[in-house]
Amino acid sequence: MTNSPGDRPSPLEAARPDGEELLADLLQGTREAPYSLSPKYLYDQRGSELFDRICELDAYYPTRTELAILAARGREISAAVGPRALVVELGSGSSNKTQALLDHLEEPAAYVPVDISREHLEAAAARVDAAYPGLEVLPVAADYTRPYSLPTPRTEAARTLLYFPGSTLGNFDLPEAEAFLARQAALAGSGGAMVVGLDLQKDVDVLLRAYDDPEGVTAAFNSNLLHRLRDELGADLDLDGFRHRARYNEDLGCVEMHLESLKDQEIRVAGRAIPFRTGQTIRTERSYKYTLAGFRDLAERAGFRVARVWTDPDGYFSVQFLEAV
Ligand code: AVJ
Repeated sequence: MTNSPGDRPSPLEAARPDGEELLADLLQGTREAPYSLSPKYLYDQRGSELFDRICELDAYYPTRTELAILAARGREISAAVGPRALVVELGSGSSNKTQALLDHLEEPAAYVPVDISREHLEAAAARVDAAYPGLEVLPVAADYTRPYSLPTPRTEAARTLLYFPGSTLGNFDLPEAEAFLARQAALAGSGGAMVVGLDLQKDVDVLLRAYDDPEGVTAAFNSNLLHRLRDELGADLDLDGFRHRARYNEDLGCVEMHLESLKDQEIRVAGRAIPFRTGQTIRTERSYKYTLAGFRDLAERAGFRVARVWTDPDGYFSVQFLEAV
């Protein structure tokens, strides 16, 4: 992995699903309308590169806003976390987000990146090793959405701190987000804490611009899925017969990405035909936008207390400090 500026949405990218899983999920997700496919399939090599470019777009505010909050509030974050934390990053992270936290912490006990992709994990470990000589780095190869266990550092840790930046939690539907947080609270144990980055609700025009940028990078990112179907599954489809769509789902409070069919057509794959009417879509991602009160309630149901919340001046994004109760 390169030193990308982007968030690394690891449960998603990390799954590295093989063609069989992609085919099975595609057929399952298109058995009946509305069609959908997991966002994890957006992150093959080309998708990850496009995602890194998204993170640098003017229209895509989350990455730079989160980094600005981390930079401005580093000392407060450090004071909340305290010394000798065992820092567990969910996903191997991007170097600048990892550093935005580690630079400020007082004598962290060790750094534990958790990622299903060994390649990304090793790159992250090597990066942190080089940047923080003397800091013990203990990579864990695991899917952090499933049970995993934490290594014991040489130096005794004062607490476990889970670090989950990038609003990756926003890709989980709300019941999944709650169950996920509850498992992390249990894992972190007594005294456990989490620093989590979460995107917030805002003007719908701002949201839609972020997910349908004028440069068309997000459109290319989404349409890359069609290329994968063709190249990896040998699907017979018209790449120009679909367009990228970003929509705000008012009921759920999330932005959705879709691929919308421009005509009546079929995608033929593995001896099957997936029919589309003009305007019919396949949903490829949901990205939840929280309110502070809504997230506080969800965190509490999961066994966390929201102890501190930091936002940017526009209130676009939040970095939150949660303590396990
Ligand atoms: C990596 C899931 C946080 O939802 O904003 C960016 C992914 N999708 N543009 C997000 C994404 C379209 C991103 N997350």
